[in-house]
Amino acid sequence: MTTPSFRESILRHLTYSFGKDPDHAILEDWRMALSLGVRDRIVDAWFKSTKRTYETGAKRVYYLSMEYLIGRLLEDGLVNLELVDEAREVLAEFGYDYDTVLADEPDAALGNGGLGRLAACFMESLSTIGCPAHGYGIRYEHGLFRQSFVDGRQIEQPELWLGQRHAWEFERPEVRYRIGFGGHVDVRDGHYRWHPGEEVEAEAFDTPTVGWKGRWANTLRLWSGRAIHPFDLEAFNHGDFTRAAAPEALARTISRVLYPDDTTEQGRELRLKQEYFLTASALRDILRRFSNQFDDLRKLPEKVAIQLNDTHPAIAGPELIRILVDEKGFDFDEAMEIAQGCLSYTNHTLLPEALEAWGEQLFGRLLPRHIGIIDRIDATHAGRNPSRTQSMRADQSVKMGQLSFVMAHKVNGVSALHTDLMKTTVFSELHGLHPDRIVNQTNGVTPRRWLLSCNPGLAGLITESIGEDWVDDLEQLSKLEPFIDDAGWLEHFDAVKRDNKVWLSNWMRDTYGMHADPDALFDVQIKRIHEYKRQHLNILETIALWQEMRENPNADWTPRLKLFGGKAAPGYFFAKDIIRLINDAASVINNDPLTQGMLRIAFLPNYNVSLAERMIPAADLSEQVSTAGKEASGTGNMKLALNGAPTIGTLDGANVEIRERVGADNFFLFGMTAQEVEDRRRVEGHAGLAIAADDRLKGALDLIRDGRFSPGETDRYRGITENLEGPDYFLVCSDFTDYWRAQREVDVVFRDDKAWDRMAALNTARSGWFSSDRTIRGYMADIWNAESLL
Ligand code: GPQ
Repeated sequence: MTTPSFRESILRHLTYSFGKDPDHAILEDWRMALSLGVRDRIVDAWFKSTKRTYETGAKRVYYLSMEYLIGRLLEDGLVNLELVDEAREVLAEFGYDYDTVLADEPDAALGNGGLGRLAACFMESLSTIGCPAHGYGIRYEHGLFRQSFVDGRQIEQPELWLGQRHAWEFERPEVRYRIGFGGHVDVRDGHYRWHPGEEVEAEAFDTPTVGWKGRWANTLRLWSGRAIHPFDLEAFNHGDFTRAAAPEALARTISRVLYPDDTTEQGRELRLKQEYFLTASALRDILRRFSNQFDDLRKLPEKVAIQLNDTHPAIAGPELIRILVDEKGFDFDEAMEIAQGCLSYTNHTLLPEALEAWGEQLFGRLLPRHIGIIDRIDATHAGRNPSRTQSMRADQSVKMGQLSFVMAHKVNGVSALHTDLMKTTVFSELHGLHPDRIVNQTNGVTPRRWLLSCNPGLAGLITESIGEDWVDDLEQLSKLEPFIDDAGWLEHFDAVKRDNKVWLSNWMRDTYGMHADPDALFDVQIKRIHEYKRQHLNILETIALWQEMRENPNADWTPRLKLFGGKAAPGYFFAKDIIRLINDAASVINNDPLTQGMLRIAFLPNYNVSLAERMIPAADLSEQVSTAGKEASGTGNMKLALNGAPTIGTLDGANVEIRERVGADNFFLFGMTAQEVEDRRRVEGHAGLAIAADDRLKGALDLIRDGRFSPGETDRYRGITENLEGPDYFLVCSDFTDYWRAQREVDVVFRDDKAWDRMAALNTARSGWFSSDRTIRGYMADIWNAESLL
C-alpha cells in the first residue's frame, strides 16, 4: 500500500467519507475531510507506538483525571505532523481560508481550568517524549458551560461540543465494563463480596494523541455511561413510554455534564458516582491489559504507574485493593503494598474548600465495600505509625486527601513553593511520618500548542534565529539571548508582537465590536474568576488610575487596555459580582471622553482554550496577582512569559520560579510574601488600615460604593465593598499600594520601547524550563520509573 499524498487523502475523505464533491462540500465537510486526512496519519503513528509498547513489555503510565481541557485538535495535529502548509494550499485551491476552517471545530472543554489544561498538556508531552501512556477520563456530553454577558452579568448556557461532527474519536463498543453502586456486602469465612444494587455500563471512546513530528501517539480513553438494559420492554408494552426509556436516561446522566466548580468541592452524590465510574472503569481496563501481557499481579508496580490527578480518582486505592483481595484472593497487606507501588498523587491546591471530604453516610451507601476497606487502610497505616494523629476518617467523613497520601508512594506538588507549603500545612503530620513521599514537579506547558501553533510569527523568528530544535527541547530558547542585543533582531521581535496585537484588535472589532488600540499596553488577566486570584485588585487599580487620569489628563500617561477573560462557577456569587463590576466599570470608563485615548477595559466573553490562543500572543503584560500562598502553580503565567509578556505578580506558585529564571529585573514584583500574608491576617482591622493609608484605594472604593458604576443602584456592589473594607481575607487592600507602585513602574518601562522589548524578549529566551516535556521527564524519573521508547 502506498501512502496517498495529503491532498489526495483529503479529497478522498470528502468523497467517500462524506459523500460530497468539492463543488457541493460545505465548510464543515472540508473541516472534517481535512481532519480525517490528518487522523489517518496519526493512526499510523498510533499503531506503531502500540506495537512497540507490547513488544518491549515496557512499563505503562496511566493518568487518571476527571478533566481534560483539550481545545481544538485539528491544528494540533497539523502542526505536530508538519502539514500546515500543505493544508493551507489544498484549502486555498478550493477557495477556503485555513483559519476559517480551523475555527469551525468545536472546542472540547472537558475541564474547568488549570488542572484540566495541565492534563491536556501532559498528554501531548507524553506522546512527544514517547512514554507509553493512556489518559483516562469521562466523555462528558456537555463540557464547561458557554459564557455570555447580559447587562454585564454572566449568563451560562449549556455547551454542546458533540453537537457538531467531531473527527477525533473512535467508539469502542467492545470495550465495556459494568460499574456498580450501592447494594450490600456479604461476609463469608472472612471473605467479602460486594453485591451492587445498581449497575451502569461504561463504554470506551478513544482519541489518539500525537506528539511532535508524529514520532509517537498515545491514547486518551474517555468513558461514556450507558444502560445495561437500555429499554424496559415490559413498561413499553404497558404503554408507559417514559418508564420504558428511563434506564437509558438514568445511566447516561453519569457522563452527562462536567461539574463547573474550579477548586471548590460540592460534595454531590452524582459527582462521587462520576469519580467512581471513571476510576473503576480505568482500573478494570488497566488490569485487563496487564493480564493480556503478564501473569503475576505482584508485578503490577513494575509494569503499571497510575497517576491520580488530584483526589478526584482517589477511590483507585480502595478499588484496587478490593479487586486484589475480594476477586484475586490476595491478603490485605500485600494488596495494599501492590496498590501503593502503582499509585501516586498530585495535589493541586491547599485551599480548604477544595479538599474533598465525603460524608460517610453518602459514601457508605454508594460504596459500601470501599468504606470498609478505607477503615482497614486507616487502621493498617495507624498500626504502622502508632504515634500518628492524621486519620482519613474523622468528623463522620472520608478525607480523600489523606487517603490519597497514604495510598501513594509519591505525592507531588505543582510548584516549589506549593510543595513546601504542603509539607508545612495540610500534610505536615503525614509528611513527618513519610518524609520521602512528597516531591516537587513544577508544572509546564506544551510549546507546540502554546508557542509554535498559537504564535507562528514568534515561532518563525525563533526558528530563523536558532533552528527548530527548540520545539522539543525548549531550553534551547536561551540561545536567543545574544540576539537580544542586536537592534534589528529586537525590532523584528517587536514587529511580531505588534502584528499579534493588530490581529487581536481586528478580531475583537469584528467579533464583538470592541475597540482596541494596538499602541496601548495590552494588560492581560485570563483565568477562572476567583477571590484568591484577585481580579478585583486589578479592577480597583484600573478605577484608581482612571481617577488619576481625569485629575491630570495632560500628563504623559501610558495608554492601557485592560483585557480580562474568565468564567465564574455558576454558584459563586461573589465571583459573578466581580465580573459584573468589571463590565460595569468598562461601560463607564470606556465612554469617558476625557480618558478614552488612555484607558480602556475589555472583558472578552467565553474564555476558553481557543480564546487563550488568540490573547496570549498579543499580551504585553501578564497579571499574576494572587494572594501569596494561594495559587498552587499557575500555568497561564508560563504561557504568557513564553510569548514575551513580562509578569506583574506576587511571590506565589510558579511565579517564584518564573522570576528566578527570567531575572528579577524582568519581572514586576509586588505584594506580601506567603509568610507576610499569614502575619498580616492577624493584624486587627488590616483592611481599614490599608484604606486609611492610601487615598487612591479609598477613592476607588468610594466610587464603587457610591454607585458610580451602577447608576440608580448604589448597593449593587455592597457585597464587594463590605468584604474589602471588612474581613478582606485575600488582602486586596493590604496589597493595593504596592501593586499601584509596580504598575507605575510598568508604565515607565513600557514607554521606553527598547527597554520593554528587551525585557519581553528575555522572558521568551528564559522560559524554556517551563515546558511540560521537562515536567513529564521529572514524573518519569522521580515518580513513575518509566522510560521513553523513542
Ligand atoms: N487547579 Cl484543586 C484547578 O484548576 N482546579 C482545581 O480543582 C484545583 C486546582 C489548578 C490550580 O489552581 C493552579 O494553580 C494550577 O496551576 C493548576 O491546577 C494545575 O496544577
